Amino acid sequence: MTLTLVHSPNTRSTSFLWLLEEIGAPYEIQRVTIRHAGSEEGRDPSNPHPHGKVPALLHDGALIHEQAAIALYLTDLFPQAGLGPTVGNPKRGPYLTWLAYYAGVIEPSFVSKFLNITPPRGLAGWVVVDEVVAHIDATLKDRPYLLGDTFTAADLIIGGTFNMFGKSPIMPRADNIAAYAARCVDRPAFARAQAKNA
Ligand SMILES: N[C@@H](CCC(=O)N[C@@H](CS)C(=O)NCC(=O)O)C(=O)O
Repeated sequence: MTLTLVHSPNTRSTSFLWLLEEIGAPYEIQRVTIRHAGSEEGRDPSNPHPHGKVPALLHDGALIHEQAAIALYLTDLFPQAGLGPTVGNPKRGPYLTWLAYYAGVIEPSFVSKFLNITPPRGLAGWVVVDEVVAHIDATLKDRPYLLGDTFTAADLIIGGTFNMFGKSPIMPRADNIAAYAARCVDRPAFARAQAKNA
């Protein structure tokens, strides 16, 4: 079995170095260049992602892209890593919900706020950052991780995002999120991923 992560430093693919380090299975890294805001550079022809983005994962020739899909794919492929409840576990539904919520609500809400776009009330598929943060903050009131006592790939993605953007001026005040983000990244696999991030 060959697993290859298509990666560019200090991007969303860095979280997937972290996930692969958590899992502990052998993997390869294909480093690519990506387009950056305001620059004229084109797509890297070696990148198999249909939009030239990262992350992408190649598994024995199959291409998987989109962060939520890659997280689910890897945690299902390596259930022994204990990073995502499998089918039949009562926490499977909440797990899928948090992954889909990340892709469909958290990211669009953060990006639209960053771009200074207010989604028309009731029309967008997501809600404003204040509502997103209030929901996550309330979830974490009585538990260390989104699903309870156990760290999952949903925490890796969501906690990792707050670790990066938690201090941004667009972030509303929250009681539980800073400690949560610090807890998520305080793991040896996170440190190993940073060392490979170049
Ligand atoms: N929807 C994608 C977003 C991936 C994405 O936008 N990645 C950025 C890096 S953080 C990228 O590759 N940007 C280059 C480009 O858009 O061409 C996912 O969830 O994987």
